Amino acid sequence: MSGAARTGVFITVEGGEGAGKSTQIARLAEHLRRGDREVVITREPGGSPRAEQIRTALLAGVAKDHGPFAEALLFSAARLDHLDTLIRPALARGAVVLCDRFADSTRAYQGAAGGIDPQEVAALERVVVGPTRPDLTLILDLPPETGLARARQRAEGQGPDRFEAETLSFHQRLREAFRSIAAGEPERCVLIDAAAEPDAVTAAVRAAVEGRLPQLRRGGQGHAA
Ligand code: T5A
Repeated sequence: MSGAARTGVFITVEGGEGAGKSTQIARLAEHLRRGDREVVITREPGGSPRAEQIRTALLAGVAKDHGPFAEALLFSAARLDHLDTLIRPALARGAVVLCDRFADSTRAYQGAAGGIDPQEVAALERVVVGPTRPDLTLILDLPPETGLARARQRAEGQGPDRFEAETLSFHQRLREAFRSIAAGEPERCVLIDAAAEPDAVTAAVRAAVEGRLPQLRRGGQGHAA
């Protein structure tokens, strides 16, 4: 499907481990659902049955020994199916799609932190994502120590997954990568202080959405309140 067929709004939320993406997506969806637009929550890797199968393998570390490029290919395979079966049809129906991680995670995790050449990551992104680029990307920024502590607390005795188990310096490179994506594409991205209290983060998220996407403002032309 070409970008021209799209009437929906595509918002992605990015950041390091335990940044609060799921929490904030649920709150934003609740707010937007007071309007008359369909709101779809989804995530990567995953979001469609076939992509969820790939997620299970990736987070279990099945592809780790094959290296970051092989992992990027698997994230991309999951993304292809997710785009074809869920994201593009939802955007064509006019829905607001809220996606927990997307292509910026490949740039940050497999590219900047994993060491793949940025031109190779960009080439993959061109082929896989094509015209279906986010209208807005919220990058939740916080020190990795804080995010990892939150993720550990929530895990309640379960061990870390494939990426949570990486070194602190890996997570510091990730943070820098996300900050540099935000700085490099200010028309698409908004950097949000995610170390703040949840309500303060929610207020910043809402201000960013309403500032960048006036069609989603309360009372905005038949759209979400
Ligand atoms: N990945 C993904 C790649 O390497 N390449 C890719 O291309 C893609 C798409 C996905 C993994 O895959 C990697 C990145 C990831 O490592 P995942 O389980 O989906 O794995 O991991 P995350 O996306 O990191 O999800 P998390 O659930 O760990 O983090 P969230 O969603 O950012 O955080 P959330 O909302 O669940 O909150 C975590 C905890 O903190 C609390 C919450 O209540 C919860 O307990 N919390 C706060 N506490 C204090 N203050 C706040 N402001 C808080 N906000 C939330």
